[in-house]
Amino acid sequence: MIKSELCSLLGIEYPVFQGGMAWIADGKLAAAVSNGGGLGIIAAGNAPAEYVKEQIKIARSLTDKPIGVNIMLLSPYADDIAPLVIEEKVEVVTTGAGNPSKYIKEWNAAGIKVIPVVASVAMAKLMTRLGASALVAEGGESGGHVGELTTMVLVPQVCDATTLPVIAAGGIADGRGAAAAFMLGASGVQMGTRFLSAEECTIHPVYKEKIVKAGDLCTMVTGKRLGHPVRSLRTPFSREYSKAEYGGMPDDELEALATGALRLAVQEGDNEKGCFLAGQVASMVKEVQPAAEIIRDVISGAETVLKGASTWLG
Ligand code: TUI
Repeated sequence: MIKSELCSLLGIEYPVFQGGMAWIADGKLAAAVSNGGGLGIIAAGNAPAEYVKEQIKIARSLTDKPIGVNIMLLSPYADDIAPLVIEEKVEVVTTGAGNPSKYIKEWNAAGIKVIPVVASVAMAKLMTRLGASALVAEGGESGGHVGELTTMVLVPQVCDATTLPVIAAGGIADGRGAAAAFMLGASGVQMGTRFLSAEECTIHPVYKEKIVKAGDLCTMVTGKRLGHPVRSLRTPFSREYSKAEYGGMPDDELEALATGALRLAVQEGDNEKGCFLAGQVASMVKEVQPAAEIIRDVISGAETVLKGASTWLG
């Protein structure tokens, strides 16, 4: 059975995190993942603290395993959610889309394991120095807000730059990807897109269907001009946004075009105006399954690959 230092550090059975996907990763999904032996993570996204508090309550009612909260640092509510995770005694906090330096001391003092998502070596070094417990190294194959480097290139460099356990994210959806991440030096993997198809994931059925039917070239990156590149499924919305972006639409109009688009995808399944965030692995997600089965699949798949790896040694 695959184990790593992350399992004892966090009190989890398998070194598998579920990514903190805004609007998507709620208390129900997080609890299902934690019950399946991974680490379920509630996404704060752009939501106010009351929403996050409610989702923590839901997760706690469904599992007694450790859970995490992801704080998206561009959110106007980040400063309200930072103390909430202490009050609620959340076991793990992950952060994304920015620099969480100003919060780390207080979270550590409260006994929370702080695991920032990093997309560069510089940020990995800074977070190590400031007292993080582990790092998620996320490559640009991921869905949502993307960094510059790929997982293949980022993970080994982050592993070289830190003594902390590294969780690889971006482009991982099965046992082969997980095994490859371990070979790059990672102690765990985080998956977002694969969990979109979890039975316990409450996104609109149209969203799930789009993921399961997606092909290899189905995603694109928009938003570079405004400094927040985001990977999503190719849809009428993403094509229109891209056209506007490169056609010189003023910044404020471009921003208005994207407002509410995530909610329209997640809650309404709106193919025309919704923004369906997804990673490049969408085409590798083939069926709707319980979260616990997804975790078992990935772990047992990785085991098979790793056992077979000795054939390379002749
Ligand atoms: O955060 C993500 N993925 C996301 S966030 C999101 S919601 C959103 N809303 C508005 C604009 C953009 C996104 C959808 N998906 N992944 C983790 C991640 N963090 N990837 C890259 C980073 C990152 C980037 C810069 C982490 C640190 C960082 O530091 C920059 C600095 O020096 O402050």
